[in-house]
Amino acid sequence: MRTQVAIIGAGPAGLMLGRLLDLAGIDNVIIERKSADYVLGRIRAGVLEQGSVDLMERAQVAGRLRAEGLIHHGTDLSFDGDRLRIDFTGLVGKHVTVYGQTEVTRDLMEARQGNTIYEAGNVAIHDFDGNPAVSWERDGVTHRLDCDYIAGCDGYHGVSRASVPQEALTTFERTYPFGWLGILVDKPPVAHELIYAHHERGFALCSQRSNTRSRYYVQVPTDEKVENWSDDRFWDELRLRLNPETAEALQTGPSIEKSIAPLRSFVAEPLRFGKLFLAGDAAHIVPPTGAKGLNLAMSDVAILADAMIELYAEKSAAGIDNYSQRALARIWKAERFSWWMTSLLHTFPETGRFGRRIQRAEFDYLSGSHAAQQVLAENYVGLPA
Ligand code: FAS
Ligand code: PHB
Repeated sequence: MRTQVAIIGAGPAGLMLGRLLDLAGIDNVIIERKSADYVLGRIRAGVLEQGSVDLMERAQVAGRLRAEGLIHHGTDLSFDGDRLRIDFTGLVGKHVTVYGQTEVTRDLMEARQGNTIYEAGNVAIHDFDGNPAVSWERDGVTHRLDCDYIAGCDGYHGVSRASVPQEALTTFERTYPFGWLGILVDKPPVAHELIYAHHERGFALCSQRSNTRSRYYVQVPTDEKVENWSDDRFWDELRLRLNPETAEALQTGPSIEKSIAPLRSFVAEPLRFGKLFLAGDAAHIVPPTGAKGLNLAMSDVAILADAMIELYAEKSAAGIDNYSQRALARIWKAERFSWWMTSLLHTFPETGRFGRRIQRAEFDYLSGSHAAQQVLAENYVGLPA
């Protein structure tokens, strides 16, 4: 078998890249190790920057997004019960859209024209400096796909970055001493916008997927186990971290999903190795506090797709030669914002009383400074690509 671009991973990055290449008439094959149902079953991001919404429109998959996406003109921060609304539209003239990653993935899967190989075992990358190829096993048969280029869209634990010789890669990492315990529930959201809450017991987030489905998170220690958390224990803890009127308004019910995600900041440099390109979580990870993970994957793919279209249509390698530098410039700004939001809103016992006072001073400064609120707003809604 042969194709022009082999894409590893059928998450949002791989599926969006495949869709943009399909529309440009560039032959591509996606190789995914899990089943489509498994990929759709992962509950992850919930907030889209306008750039990601625009990309869904460009990909001609935005019909449901337009109908079901919830426009949010701001968000609430809560610090030990004090509330501050960040008015995105008033501060920077832009908004975000609440639309789950699961729905983004479903829309892209349904529109997929190219070949997608699901449940591909032992995926391996070959000769990405010369004549690249991808191999995999399925139903007891080993398959090989020769290609011009490989796009590694296979996430943090994927094979793409792992296939790069260590000496060719520089990584930057910060792990956090906590994770997020998340719950999905078919109950109306507690508020019409998101609430990011700092409390001495830990961070909490009130988010949503629709007017009838909500998503909540509480900060938990890294060694916490989801089986230690009954729904009742989760709701009790969440109420303790919210201000009284919000806690009172909370509508609880049986969880339809409950999981713990570790938090880390991570970047791999560069993002190109010969004919192999890294995009999305294969290249970087952000703590979800800034709602950047999915959106960064989308902006990587927009840059990479344009570079590949330029290469095949205009025989110009300028775009692919510049991909890594251009994507990393935006990635690092999102890493900074995600780290800053995480540092402001979570409890870090190791920083002691001084650390908590600095967090309180940061919140008080934000509360009193239009300029500081504009900085938060322009980062949250998404910096220009
Ligand atoms: P993905 O990880 O989504 O997709 C990679 C795909 O590659 C997967 O389908 C995987 O099965 C496949 N794959 C892996 N190894 C392979 C191999 N060897 N061969 C073939 N295929 C392989 N972001 C937010 O903005 N907000 C959030 O609340 C949020 N919560 C998250 C919770 C968790 C538990 C995780 C892990 C991430 C979360 N993120 C969140 C970030 C998340 O949304 C990612 O940014 C987003 O999924 C990135 O998309 P991809 O780069 O496509 O990677
Ligand atoms: C979510 O709804 O899953 C969500 C929203 C905002 C975040 C993180 C997660 O910052």
